[in-house]
Amino acid sequence: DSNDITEVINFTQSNYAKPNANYFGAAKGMNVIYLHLESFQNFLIDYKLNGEEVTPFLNSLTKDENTLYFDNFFHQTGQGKTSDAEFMLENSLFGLPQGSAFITKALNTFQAAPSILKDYGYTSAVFHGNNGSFWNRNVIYKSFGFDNFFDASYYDTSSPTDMAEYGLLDKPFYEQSESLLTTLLQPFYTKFITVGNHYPYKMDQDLVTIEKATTGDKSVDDYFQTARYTDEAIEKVFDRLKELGLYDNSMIVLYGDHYGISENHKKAMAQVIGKEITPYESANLQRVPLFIHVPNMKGGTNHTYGGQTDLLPTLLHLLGIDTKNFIQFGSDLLSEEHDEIVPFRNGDFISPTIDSINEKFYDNQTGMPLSEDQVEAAKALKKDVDYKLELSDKVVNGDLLRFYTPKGYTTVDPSQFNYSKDAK
Ligand code: GP9
Ligand code: MN
Repeated sequence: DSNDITEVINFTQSNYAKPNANYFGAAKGMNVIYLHLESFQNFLIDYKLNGEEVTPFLNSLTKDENTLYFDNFFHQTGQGKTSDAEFMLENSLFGLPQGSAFITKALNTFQAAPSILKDYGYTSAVFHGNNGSFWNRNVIYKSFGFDNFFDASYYDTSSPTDMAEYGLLDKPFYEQSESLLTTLLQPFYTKFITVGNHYPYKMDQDLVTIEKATTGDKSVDDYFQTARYTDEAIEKVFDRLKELGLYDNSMIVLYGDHYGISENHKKAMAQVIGKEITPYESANLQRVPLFIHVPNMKGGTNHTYGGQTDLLPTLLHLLGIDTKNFIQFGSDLLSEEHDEIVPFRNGDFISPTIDSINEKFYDNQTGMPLSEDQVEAAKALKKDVDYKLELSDKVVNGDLLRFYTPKGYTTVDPSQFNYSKDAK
């Protein structure tokens, strides 16, 4: 009820990290293009399979002068998988401990990215070559305030060689998205969700350009071929954005949504990374890439620890929009005040110093169990993480944003949106 919202506001105000003057507004007024890296774990970056780079384009992006590459960025998803990643990215709220908030909380009141940016003149759209009802997207996107949702009904999905299990393969998907993207008024806020690199990573062998790995575990071995395909598709997108004249006035953000290889493949993964997959290693394998390209922004590899709930405040500050009055559970990765404790959905956490994994504490640098004298500090951090997750769940389960409208924010009327093609 409305008393709870007071507790939430107090917490998020204390959790707020003020903008970094060197980056605040670096992308002001620019288009935003989110490129979704499906099931893409960060260990693939700079990985060589039989001496060959798996993802040469993304590897080059880690060295691009106007790209920030975060190598300590973690997914924080639960059972909602992709939908949890989207939920966190659009709201800076955690997904739920069970199930998918996209399915069970779609009619909540949200103050999501597209609705915040609408107050700044942005048009918004999601592009995804799967049925719009998957993960209940075509319902919850209206609560988020997306103007457009271009689902499979907008694409030619008639050629079987263009299709993956969950929809259009990345290359035809991006090619066909172009004529839809160029219809949007600028500045636009857009997200492109791909499915090529999705479990079990089977790929038409006429389309592959790299050999499988040879661990003997099928999905692990095939993973490198679909990851390479993802990389090639992304490179083409960058080339086309340059040709379309959109590269120089757009912020491009690439993010991994969740792990690709689950804990059921420890033996094969040990061969892949050359280490035994202990609970500590497994938690550290939950890194997903985060790249933020902004024309003329000073790039580089940023070692800040963070997670998907931190992306919205980071993005808004780069756009020159202060987040102080929003209810957000993450904080700006670029702020000197950013909190580097990264909560996972199951209550574990990772940080530059202390990790808590399956109720055991570890030294993050060495992977060794914590010494007795550090355990007290670790317990305090664990309490903070549990409280942050508990409050986020209160907001989502209690639909608490009904009771708080940030100053200057225009609330969403979901009934105003119609995503069907014949409505255009
Ligand atoms: C489904 C696609 C894959 O539309 O986003 O979802 P996932 O299985 O990764 O949650
Ligand atoms: Mn996914």
